[in-house]
Amino acid sequence: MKRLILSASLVIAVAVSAHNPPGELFFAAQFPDNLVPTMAGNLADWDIVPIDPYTIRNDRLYSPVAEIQPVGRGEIDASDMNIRHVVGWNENLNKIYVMSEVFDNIHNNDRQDAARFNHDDAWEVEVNPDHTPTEEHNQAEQPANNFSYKWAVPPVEGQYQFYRPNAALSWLVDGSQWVDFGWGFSGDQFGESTYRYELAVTPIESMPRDNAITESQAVVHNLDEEEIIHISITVGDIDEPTTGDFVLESYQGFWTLSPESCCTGTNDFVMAPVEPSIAALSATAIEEVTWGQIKAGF
Ligand SMILES: [Ca+2]
Ligand SMILES: [Ca+2]
Ligand SMILES: [Ca+2]
Ligand SMILES: [Ca+2]
Ligand SMILES: [Zn+2]
Repeated sequence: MKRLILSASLVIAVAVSAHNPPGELFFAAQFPDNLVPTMAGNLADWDIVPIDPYTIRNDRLYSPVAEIQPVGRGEIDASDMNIRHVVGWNENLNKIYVMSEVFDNIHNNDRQDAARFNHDDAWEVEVNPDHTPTEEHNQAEQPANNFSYKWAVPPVEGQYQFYRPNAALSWLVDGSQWVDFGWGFSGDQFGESTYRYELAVTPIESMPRDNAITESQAVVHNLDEEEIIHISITVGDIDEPTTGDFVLESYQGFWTLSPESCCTGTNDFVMAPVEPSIAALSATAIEEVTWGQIKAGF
């Protein structure tokens, strides 16, 4: 009953702000402290999340660039790429978690310039915690408020992580308090395969657009249950070597949760309450730890 009331009030709020796609809500599953996923490229720790309403599949994805594939929403050829996304969050750690499982007929990873992640299969996560429309993201002379976390694996010459708009902050890196990334794959590493991506980020509300800033200048966004923030996820599908610098015609597919483009967070994600099924698992895990301690005491 609580959920129904929540949804009804949120739909009204979303209709007014009209973010993309308008009136459509996505849900970030709340992980209890003792069940937060580990960013190691193994997605089994996400299995506790109920499929509905959290799992996002091909039917929700857009191909917003007609020159790449002029197809409607959901019209992805699953033999070319097949995608599953899940988003989560944790209140105490103040983290957003994103996972994707991506089947691809060819995993291309042959960029000549290690910095050009968009010459290879890439995974891109957009986070806009202040929940503003695209026109208000990363405006000139204004602090940054939409943050891009982009990945292309395996690393080439050690490079696999890419950030926007500040691309070269020494402290905004994988393994810091701000970013934790993991990946893995099954199948043929550079052929038909299923890649797994996992990302945990501390949401940044704003920071100056300057690569010389320190991490104390980043304003952290404090996540709250039932609030809405913008998150979008894009998977760029490259199946052949890129020739020259012109990237558009190199893309086999460009699949986004937002109807707008790759590089802006526009989807309304609700920071959901803990699901009863997850709360029960959390309590069981705590009981097991307690009993183990009692038994160990004898
Ligand atoms: Ca994991
Ligand atoms: Ca493909
Ligand atoms: Ca390539
Ligand atoms: Ca590919
Ligand atoms: Zn919105």
